[in-house]
Amino acid sequence: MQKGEFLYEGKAKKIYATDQPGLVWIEYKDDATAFNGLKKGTISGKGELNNKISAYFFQLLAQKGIESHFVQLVSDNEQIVKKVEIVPLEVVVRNIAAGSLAKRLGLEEGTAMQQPVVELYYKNDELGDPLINYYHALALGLATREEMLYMEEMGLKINAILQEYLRDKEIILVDFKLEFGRVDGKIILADEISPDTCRFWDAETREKLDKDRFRRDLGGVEEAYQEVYRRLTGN
Ligand code: U5P
Repeated sequence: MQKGEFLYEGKAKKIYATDQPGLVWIEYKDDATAFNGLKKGTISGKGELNNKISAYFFQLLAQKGIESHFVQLVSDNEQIVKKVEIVPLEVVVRNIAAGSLAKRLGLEEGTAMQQPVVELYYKNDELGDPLINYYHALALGLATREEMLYMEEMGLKINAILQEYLRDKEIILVDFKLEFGRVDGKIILADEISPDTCRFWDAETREKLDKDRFRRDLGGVEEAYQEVYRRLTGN
């Protein structure tokens, strides 16, 4: 497959066309941003690690019957994915209170939820991705009720699969963010699943193995991402 013209640059990835209709070429960058782009930096090796970790999770989910945009890895920091129309909603699933949920509800970080929490955020950089509900999403025409129900159901299913899988790797899945895309009249999982988009804690020490190390200046960011990759793959 050939890498085609440059199409779009996001905060963590660049997208190029390919010579195959319906497929795009994604390059994962080392650039890191947090707090809606207010904090910027680079994490050496991040592009490569997130590319491989995302591919690993998408392949795991495919084995469990969850369809995603992932097609194949093409280099250490690049993968081919199906071209989709991204639904402008972020679906967040949480098992343990952390980040914005801990703040919003006045919970101590680390408080276990009595059941998983699913939230929808409006993907809008200018607004800082606000938390919204079905009424807002329907009023703005962001997605249909059926699409939202489906994405939430997929979020919970993915949560159950990843939680069980990561438990064996001594990793607690605290929370994560998913994005979905429309293609051929259906909705499939898109974007990435990586330490940039999930909170992973070491099961024994509760040490953070994710982007919170960058957000909170804890150091050892690359090492944490590497540790997640090592536990998943043994490499
Ligand atoms: N998250 C993202 N991108 C965002 C906002 C949040 O991937 O733009 C992820 C975080 O990494 C965390 C979860 O795993 O969603 C909840 O984040 P927060 O709402 O607690 O900040």
